[in-house]
Amino acid sequence: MPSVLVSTDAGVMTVTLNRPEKLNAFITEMHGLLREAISQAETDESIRAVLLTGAGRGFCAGQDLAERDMSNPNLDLGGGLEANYNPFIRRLHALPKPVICAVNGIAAGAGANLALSCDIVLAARSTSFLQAFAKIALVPDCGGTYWLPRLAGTARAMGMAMLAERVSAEDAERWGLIWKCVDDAKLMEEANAMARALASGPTHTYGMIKKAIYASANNSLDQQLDLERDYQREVGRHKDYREGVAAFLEKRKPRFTGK
Ligand code: LHQ
Repeated sequence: MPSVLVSTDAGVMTVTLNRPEKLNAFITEMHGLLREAISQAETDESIRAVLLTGAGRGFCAGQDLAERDMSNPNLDLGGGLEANYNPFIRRLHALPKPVICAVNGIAAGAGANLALSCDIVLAARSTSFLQAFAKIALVPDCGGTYWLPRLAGTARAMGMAMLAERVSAEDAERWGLIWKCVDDAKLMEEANAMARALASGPTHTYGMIKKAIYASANNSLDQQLDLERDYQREVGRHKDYREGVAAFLEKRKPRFTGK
C-alpha cells in the first residue's frame, strides 16, 4: 500500500497519510506522494476542497525518527525541511481552495504543525496535539513557531514548545488552535460533510478569504481595510456573487461554480 492515499469524489480530494503501524510518521516516500497530490489540487479545477487525514489510530507522529542516519556527522535537518516539508506547507497555505484537516489521532511534531497549517481543523475528541520537538532537542518546525503564538498566544505557544506535553483536542479547541473537536465516531462523517459543502461553495471567494485572513497576521488595520476593498471589488465582479444574491432573493439554494 502506498504511504499516502489520494482519492477524489464530489469535488473533494481526500489525502490520507497511510503508515498506520507507525502512526503515519513521515518517510521520504510520503513527501513525493504529497507533492503529486498538491500539484493535482493546484491544477485540477474540479477539485474544490482538500481533506487531509490519517489512517489508523494516529494522524501523524512527525518525522520518522528511524529514517535519519544519526551516524552522519554532517546531518542537515534544515536541508530536509527545505527540500520537503517547507515547500509542502507553503503550497498548502497558498492553495486557493479550502483545506480541511481531520485529526483522527495523535498529531505530534511535524504532524501537529502540518495540521495547524490547514485552514479548518477538526479533531477527534479523544486525541491530542504534541509539540514533541524539545523532547529530542529540536525546535518546532513546519510553521509551529508561526502558528502557535498567532493561534494560541505566546504563553501557550511557549508552554507547548518547551514542555512538550500533550494538549487535548478539547483544550486545543478552547485555546483557538483548531476549529473544533468532534466525538470520535462522528469525526469523518462531519469532516466529509464539511468538505463536500465547501466543495460546492464559491471556491474563488474562499481563495480570497484565505488570502485575506492570512495576510492580516502581518498587516495594519489600514492595509487590511485596503485589501478588503480590493478583494471585495474582485469577488463582486464574479458570477458567484450574482448567483448568491439571486438565490437569496429567489429563496433557493445557490449553485456556485467557483470558476
Ligand atoms: C514512530 C514515530 C516517529 C518513528 C511513533 N518515528 N516511529 C522534521 C524534519 C527534519 C528533521 C527532524 O524533524 C522534523 C520534525 C519532527 O517531526 S521532529 C518530531 C518527531 N516526532 C516525535 O518525536 C514523536 C515521536 N513519537 C512519540 O512520541 C509517540 O510515538 C507518540 C506520543 C506520538 C504516540 O505514542 P503512543 O501512542 O504511545 O504510540 P507508540 O509510541 O507506541 O508508537 C506506535 C508505533 O509508532 C511505535 O512503533 P513500534 O514498532 O514500536 O510499534 C513507534 O515507534 C512508532 N512511532 N512515532 N516519529
